[in-house]
Amino acid sequence: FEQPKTIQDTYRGRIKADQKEIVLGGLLDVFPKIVNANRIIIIGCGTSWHAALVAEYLIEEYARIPVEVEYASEFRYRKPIINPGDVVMAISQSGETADTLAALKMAKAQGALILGICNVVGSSIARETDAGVYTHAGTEIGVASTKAFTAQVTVLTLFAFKLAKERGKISQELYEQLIGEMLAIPDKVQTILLSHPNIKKVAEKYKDAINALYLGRGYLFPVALEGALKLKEISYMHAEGYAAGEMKHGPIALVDDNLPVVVVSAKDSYYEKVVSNIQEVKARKGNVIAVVTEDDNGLRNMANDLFEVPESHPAVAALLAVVPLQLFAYYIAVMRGCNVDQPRNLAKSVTV
Ligand code: F1P
Repeated sequence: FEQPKTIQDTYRGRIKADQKEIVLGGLLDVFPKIVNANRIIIIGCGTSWHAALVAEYLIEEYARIPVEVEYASEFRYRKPIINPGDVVMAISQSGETADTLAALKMAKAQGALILGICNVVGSSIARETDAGVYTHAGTEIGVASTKAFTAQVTVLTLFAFKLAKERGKISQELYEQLIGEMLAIPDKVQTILLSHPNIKKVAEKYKDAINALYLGRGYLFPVALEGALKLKEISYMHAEGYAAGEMKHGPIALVDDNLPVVVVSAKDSYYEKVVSNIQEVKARKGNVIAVVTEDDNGLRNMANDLFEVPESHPAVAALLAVVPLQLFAYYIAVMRGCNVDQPRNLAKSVTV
């Protein structure tokens, strides 16, 4: 529920001069190097890895620099090829995650420029980086990241827009439009939060399910992964996030009238494809819970249950679509008697 303020705190001071410029102070000295990077490799674990995936889609679409996203826990061991023209960016809420720290040290030793997106000032990862940007998410009491995720995506979105502008890949007009879209996010998140009684009602309906499937495409694919992770982490319900187009390559075998299928959609270029994926689910009697925008009257009519989110530009849609999924996981966990703040077996920072 703090997310409207967290997002505002994260972009405050970074969107300047009548909202026409993004200034990332912590990256000023190294920005020319980033603009000319051959490749950006983004590493993280858990929720931070999902934020990295959003960044991959944004940077490649708008700034046109090749991006690779890797689990830090794989990257650190698999002997990856890193060249001096590469930029390696570590994302971590705590700034203490052992795998992320080790991966970053390894990349540093191979001559890459090392950037960090951390929440904790002076943390181990922040200290190892050449430059970085802090998310101003404050302290997260819950082990499972919520506002840390939206703060990370906020920073990464500003980074992608700025990079796109500096590389001459987007016009001033589009740049200003995208900045305006970001500035509108806190109020829109507030609108979603006000719909919490509806989300609670839907949670009541599905709280005893055994499995859940989350589907999305484009910027909303990482949101599907994150929605599934939140449900797993705090309610212990088995959930899988999938790219909607992958459903027919396996998970469709799971669909029956006991399976809740959460589809995360917006009226973007993927919309018609998502509708056809959901037709497949309905044909197999799956229960569809759809995250929909106001102008959506296709999925709206097909879904069993709806989470409404305000319309936005696709480039910022992840910041909205994730919020009802966090709340959905929260209510299900509470109804199942789980300790939402301190799930079993999980630690806030995984330092070993
Ligand atoms: C990574 C992470 C979190 C998750 C849990 C365990 O932490 O996987 O995303 O919610 O707290 O650790 P971090 O590197 O972002 O601090």
